[in-house]
Amino acid sequence: PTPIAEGTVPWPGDVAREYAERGWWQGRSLGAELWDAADRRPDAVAVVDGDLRLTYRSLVGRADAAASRLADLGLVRGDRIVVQLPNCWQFVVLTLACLRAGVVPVMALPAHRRHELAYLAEHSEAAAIAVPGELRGFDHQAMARELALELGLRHVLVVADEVRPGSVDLTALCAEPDDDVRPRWDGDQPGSREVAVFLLSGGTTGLPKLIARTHDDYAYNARASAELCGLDEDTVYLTALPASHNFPLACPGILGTLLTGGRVVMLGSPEPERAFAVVAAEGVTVTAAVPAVAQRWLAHADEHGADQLASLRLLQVGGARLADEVARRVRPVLGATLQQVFGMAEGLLNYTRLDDPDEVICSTQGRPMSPGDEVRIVDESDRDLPDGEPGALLTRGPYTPRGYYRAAEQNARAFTPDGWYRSGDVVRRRPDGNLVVEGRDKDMINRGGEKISAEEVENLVYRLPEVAQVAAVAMPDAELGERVALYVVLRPGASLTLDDVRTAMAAADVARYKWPERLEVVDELLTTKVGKIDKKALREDLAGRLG
Ligand code: J2J
Repeated sequence: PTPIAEGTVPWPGDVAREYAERGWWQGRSLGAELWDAADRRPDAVAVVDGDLRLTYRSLVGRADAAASRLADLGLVRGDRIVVQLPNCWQFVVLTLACLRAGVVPVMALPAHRRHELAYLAEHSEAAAIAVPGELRGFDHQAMARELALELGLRHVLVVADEVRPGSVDLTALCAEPDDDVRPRWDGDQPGSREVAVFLLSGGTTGLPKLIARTHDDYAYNARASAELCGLDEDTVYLTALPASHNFPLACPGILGTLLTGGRVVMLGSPEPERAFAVVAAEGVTVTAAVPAVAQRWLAHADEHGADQLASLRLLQVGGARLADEVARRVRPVLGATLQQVFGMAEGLLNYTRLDDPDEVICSTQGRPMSPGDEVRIVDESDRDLPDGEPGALLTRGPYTPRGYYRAAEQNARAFTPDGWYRSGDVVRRRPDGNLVVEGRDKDMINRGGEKISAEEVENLVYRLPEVAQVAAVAMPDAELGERVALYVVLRPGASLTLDDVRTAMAAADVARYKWPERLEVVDELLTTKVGKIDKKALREDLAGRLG
């Protein structure tokens, strides 16, 4: 496989030096920082998953043993593993083992299917894949085995009661050290400028992009987030969103909590009934949600009360725009402080601060986390706009890499020549420095925080022989914010239903959240003056049709 460094875009040398001098980059691997934190309180509980409780001693002991066992499988520093696991303790142990040994996890989502995973495995030249056995009625183990055969992945690691012959039992790989393994990982350790994890971009292009986050920058991301959110040894963080997403992973999430000596509780789903019970049982103090989940929690509390949430101090909400009216209900109904988070896997994190006035917390998406974050708000010609005027957000900073992994062509569009990332979000800066997200100029559909590239959906629909022209647009939705709607022009004599489209998506093994949920067959697609499909006009047309 190609060494990772070849596909990454590092920060310029003088900039990197400044980030190090200012102490944002500490020149140590995430593993080294995490193991220090663990050594400070070995007997404290670090991870809870159902009845299982792992102390810090046990957690890093298992992660060290897992690093050795990965090495025994031939997986070493620089190798990549596609990680598709639900929220479970094995996810934490495997991730720590990877960070320790410099094996790089590619953070896939449980909802992904062959279509996504094959691409991720190929693009990252992965050596292995980690999956659950079965999840929500889907046989991940079988899918992974097929992928492995097809793509030449060397290992399939599985969390399941029944691990089939030929696969590796990931639960056993994450077990306490035994006589066969060295008690502490003494193999190769990654350098701080090396890649720690691959995150997935929200996606505006046909194929998802990989974001190579380095140890230096991702450790800072987690450490500074933890400080801003006031985490400490008494923090109990509930991981209810998919753990492989940047928000619950490191903002401050799992990594920020473990760096601080707090406790992480892994939960498979954010459904309020179960989540409320777990908050009460474990004394959860902090958690992260997308707006759709926050709304479900509010509705549940309206009906059943929020007594179970008595320990909850902080509810972070981000991933999609939270309506001001919903924001205002959080403290009175749930009894927790709200923190709005406007973040991105590409880097920049904006947070409202815990001691901000209610007005700021409820009507803005916060301000950059770091004094090293640079933010510009510009017009179509990249000219800076005065505060108060909405424009496109550009950013650079100590935890925002300068390009996607192996994506020279996209990088030319998504980054300016001097390294600013074009987030595609349209924002306004208030005089107090807080940002308000007004919309976006990127062709993405945000379905309850799950990002869908319109282009990717369109490419899939173009495979249908019935289709002459297609446009995927965001359909407003009370529950999820947006869903995918299609406008289609058919070939002469052809017919097509929404069911046909969804069947084709299923046949192509595409993750379900990307499947279109409405179909408009039209004679022609509205276009702009220069002949491009006019998505804005289509969205307005759709709003009209929806009444
Ligand atoms: C409006 N849009 C938002 C918000 C993200 C923390 C929180 C979220 C993400 C995330 C993340 C938004 N209001 N509060 O990584 O660490 C939209 C923007 C943004 C895109 C990034 C984190 N919070 N968004 O959502 O990489 O359009 O990261 O550019 O998945 O989500 O998506 P993603």
